[in-house]
Amino acid sequence: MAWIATDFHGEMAREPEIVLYGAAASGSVAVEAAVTLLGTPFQLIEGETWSSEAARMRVGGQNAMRQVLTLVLPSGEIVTECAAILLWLADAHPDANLAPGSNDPLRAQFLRWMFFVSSAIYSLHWIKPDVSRIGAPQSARDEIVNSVHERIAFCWRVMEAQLSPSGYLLGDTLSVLDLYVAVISRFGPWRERFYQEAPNMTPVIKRVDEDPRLIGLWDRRFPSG
Ligand SMILES: N[C@@H](CCC(=O)N[C@@H](CS)C(=O)NCC(=O)O)C(=O)O
Repeated sequence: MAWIATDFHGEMAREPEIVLYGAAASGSVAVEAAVTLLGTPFQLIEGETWSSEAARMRVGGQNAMRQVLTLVLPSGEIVTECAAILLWLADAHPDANLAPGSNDPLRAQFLRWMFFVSSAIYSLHWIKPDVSRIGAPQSARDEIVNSVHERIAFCWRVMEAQLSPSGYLLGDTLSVLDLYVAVISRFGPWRERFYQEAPNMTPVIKRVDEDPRLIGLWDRRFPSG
């Protein structure tokens, strides 16, 4: 995909505050959702890293992992890792209430599940575009991708068994954890499997999908659902 530089309304950004290297149907959409809720302007540099060497090279100038998402602050400082960026944004805007604060009794579980989604689930997707990354032959690709998806389904079951969602995953208030799960659950093994494995989390995630502030973003950035 050719890259474009736009703000989140799809127009050329004049004086971007922050630059986000991202892609439709990628983890960057969780951060795009957070900055949409915060009303923070940003410039998006689009590039599908998992299918395009050009996109990997472009982001590689900022992030040696050659992955989206990658944030460049106006100072030039680079921030990577979806969970870290979501946490940092939430903590930088406490009035928006997008994360339990450091003294909130929910903070420990919030951090626990943010890191769980990052390390136990999201990181596994790195294997899929090229299974030789873990030393496997291309002939084993389908089997490996299937195993990765089974492991992710197991992880959703673990999370499901230990959370008691009410309006949102951690109670009555939407947090960046809800945004993160709403995005990562769209990746393989995809939403239908997530709904099977996580029936209590499902209504929360559907609520996030239907949030009127975010519906346009989800439609634009996950055009295939
Ligand atoms: N640890 C990173 C993972 C980022 C990641 O896996 N990005 C994917 C897209 S969703 C990517 O750029 N993959 C391309 C590749 O690994 O070659 C994070 O949490 O932000």
